Amino acid sequence: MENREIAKIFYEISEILRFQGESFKSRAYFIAARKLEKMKNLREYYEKNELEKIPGIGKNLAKKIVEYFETGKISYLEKIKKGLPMGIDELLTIPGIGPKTALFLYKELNIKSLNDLEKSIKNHEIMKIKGKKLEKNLERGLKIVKTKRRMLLSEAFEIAEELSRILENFEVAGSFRRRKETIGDLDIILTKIDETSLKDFQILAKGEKKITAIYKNVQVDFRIVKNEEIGSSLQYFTGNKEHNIKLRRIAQKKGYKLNEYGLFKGNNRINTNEKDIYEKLDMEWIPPELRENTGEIEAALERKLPKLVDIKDIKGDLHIHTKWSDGLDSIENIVKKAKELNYEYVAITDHSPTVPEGNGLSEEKLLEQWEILESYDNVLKGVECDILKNGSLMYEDKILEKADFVIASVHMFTPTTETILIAMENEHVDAIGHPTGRLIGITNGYTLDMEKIFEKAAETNTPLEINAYPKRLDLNDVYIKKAKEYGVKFVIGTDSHNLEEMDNFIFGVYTARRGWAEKKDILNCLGLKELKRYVHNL
Ligand code: DGT
Ligand code: CA
Ligand code: CA
Ligand code: ZN
Repeated sequence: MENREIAKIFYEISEILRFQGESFKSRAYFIAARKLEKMKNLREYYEKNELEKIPGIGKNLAKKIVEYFETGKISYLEKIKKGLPMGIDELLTIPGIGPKTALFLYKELNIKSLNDLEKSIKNHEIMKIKGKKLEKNLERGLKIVKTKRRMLLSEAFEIAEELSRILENFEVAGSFRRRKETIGDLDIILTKIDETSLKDFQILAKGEKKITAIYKNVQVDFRIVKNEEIGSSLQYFTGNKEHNIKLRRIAQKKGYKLNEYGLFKGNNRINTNEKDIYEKLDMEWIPPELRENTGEIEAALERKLPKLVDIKDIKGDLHIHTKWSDGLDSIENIVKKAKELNYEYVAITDHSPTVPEGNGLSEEKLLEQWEILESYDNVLKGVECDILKNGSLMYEDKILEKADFVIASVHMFTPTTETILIAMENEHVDAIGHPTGRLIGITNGYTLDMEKIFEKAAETNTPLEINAYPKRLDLNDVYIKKAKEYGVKFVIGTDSHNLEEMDNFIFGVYTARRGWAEKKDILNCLGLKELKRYVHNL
């Protein structure tokens, strides 16, 4: 209940304030928390705007309660956590550690970070002072926090693949099913799970309907559901939350009830699977990649959802490096692998020299390579040519004009918007590679005016790359959707530096789908002839 949630937050605030020496304020939060904890009709007070009538709740505290009802959180708590000594706020992210424990650890053992805590647990320092129970709890909490790190979608796929060898008949819902670029935890739906398959997991909590476990540092939430609930629980646990909330509201307006157990009219279930739920609500079934409450529900109601690009539509990979520059494999092996992948073509796109002593190809070397590429009838003579600080390209036009496919990319420096705009003006540029330079978990990329870039990309008819390398996925889903509104086209490339990486193409497709991209938006869906005609403006 909301009152308990708010009370919990108030208690926490109270404790932090006490340690900061704000005993008067601290007491006010404590008293309010005690009061709120027992109130059953708090929402009524909120709705009538009468919170201040509650004894112990003044104007300031009333505001915090309103904030909770409106946003689901109280930002003051985050704010004062930041004011705590050193890295103690990091300790507070551990489930089961309140300010009291955090301060104890800090004062008695000089523990200021998760690393300090880990060392201390190893040396059993906490046990010596406070006993075994606290240490065990902290050890468990620490493990949970460490596994809370988000993994790349590609890493989640590897884990899911392993799970499919351990478990039978399950579906992965959550952000994984939505193919989000990073995944917090895996949400697995099944109708039964036998004890022996659980031996590979560390169990954190186990109930009839839900098991929370750890597998190789990844949190896995199992939901054990009845057969007839598979569709609705798949829908519910796929999310995202905002999508679900809006869908439930639509169901309510139609006089239905929608939850993880089913779509109901009165007490009667009226869905048999997931598709049914959307159909009974008079809308198109929504592909999971779109379920982010960014307009997909409205579009589905009007039956105007995009027909998303599919891996089957893809005719070739347009960004591959060979051992001529910094790749590991030969042209021959890449062409062989492309055949295995059923591609009609590939573009070989080695680097230009970014730095004099780098592995990029001199103009002579590049021409030499292209001569070899000429002997294949399904290989595009490509290049990933560096954009220089002034927006010009590293190779001269007389070289670039001989290419079938030129990706222009920035490496080694931080470009301005202008740099990219100028590069797009070059008529030989067929795509801008990894346009924002972001690397997931490492850097957010360049600060660019993306709207200006999309405008210019549309005006100069320069496709933008959807780089499929799992750490890049650049452009990202949000930008793809936006760029599409400007009429921008896209190319997907794996940026492979070895054969295995050519399998990453699917992540580019997922990202494109999350960006609402259709077959007609993606140049890789063109056959070789049409593609050549397109990039040469024929
Ligand atoms: P993640 O794990 O952080 O990458 O993201 P998700 O989307 O997998 O989120 P998670 O694992 O917390 O929950 C799985 C799904 O369960 C979520 O996408 C929607 C549903 N869900 C979770 N909490 C709520 C809730 O409070 N209300 C509603 N309507 N749905 C929820
Ligand atoms: Ca999840
Ligand atoms: Ca979850
Ligand atoms: Zn590159």
